[in-house]
Amino acid sequence: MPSAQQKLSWVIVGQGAIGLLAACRLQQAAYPVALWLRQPNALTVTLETATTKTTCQFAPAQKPLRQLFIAVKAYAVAECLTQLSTELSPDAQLVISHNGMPDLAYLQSVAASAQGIWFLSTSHAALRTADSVLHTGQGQSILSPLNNAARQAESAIVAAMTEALGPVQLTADIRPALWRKLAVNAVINPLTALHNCRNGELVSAAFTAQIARLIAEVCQLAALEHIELELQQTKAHVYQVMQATAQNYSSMQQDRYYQRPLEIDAITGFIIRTASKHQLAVPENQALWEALQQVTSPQSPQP
Ligand code: KPL
Repeated sequence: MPSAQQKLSWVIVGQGAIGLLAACRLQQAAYPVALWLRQPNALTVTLETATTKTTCQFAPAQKPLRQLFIAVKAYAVAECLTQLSTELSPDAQLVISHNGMPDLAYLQSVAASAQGIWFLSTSHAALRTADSVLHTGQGQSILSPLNNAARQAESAIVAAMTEALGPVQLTADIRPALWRKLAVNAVINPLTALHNCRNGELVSAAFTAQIARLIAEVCQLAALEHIELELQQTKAHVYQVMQATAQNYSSMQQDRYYQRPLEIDAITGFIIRTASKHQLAVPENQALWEALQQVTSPQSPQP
């Protein structure tokens, strides 16, 4: 593995908002970046921030794939990793990122012994349009090596991920961060999808009681899983993300709007399944799950 100074080339898998945001920012930081594309055509994307507009061009990735940032939906991870398995170099490094609770044991099991596997949880917010990606909320990321081959490549991967979705906090145990993020996504994503609204609209008093109950259920469940998720701090964190991403449409709102499958199974579904394992009632999450099963794409246009 080259040193952090020799910029590694990266392949981005998944052309959603976070994948393309990472791709553009890595390219801006002079990393060679290619995309894993179904069609062998180059892709041009404009990255828009509050103050800048930059055009990025990406070529299709050449095999074997070495450093990969995989930002696909939670429900697509297993199929994606199966498809990629024959395309990877024996010493590949795979950084996986998605909303919802990952199956860390499964991720550890898919990598060959010299292949590094990582999980990255990010609070950056971005919105993908036809040919651009808007960086709508500045965030940060938590990054965790999930095996030895990852730990051996630590400095180079951390350096790249700092450019892509930094600032990055490296941790040996990502589970507390995943639960914090789960609390955020369990509130913002299903509610914005159900009500077809921007993240910031959830600060309205109309949602206060429901949000408090959703968060209380997640905190109670976390305690049963031996994760400390303090109620008031978690509430403050959820509201802070809502405000920091106020203008954003959440990924689930976008998925519902464009009639794509929702990532609800890895978020609310995970909460309901885990609660049932502990015989804990989570009626507010259950009701939200049921409400989302019943709705189809919103009739009204995106506000
Ligand atoms: O993770 C997000 C998402 O949309 O999936 C948040 C943080 C809620 C930003 O929109």
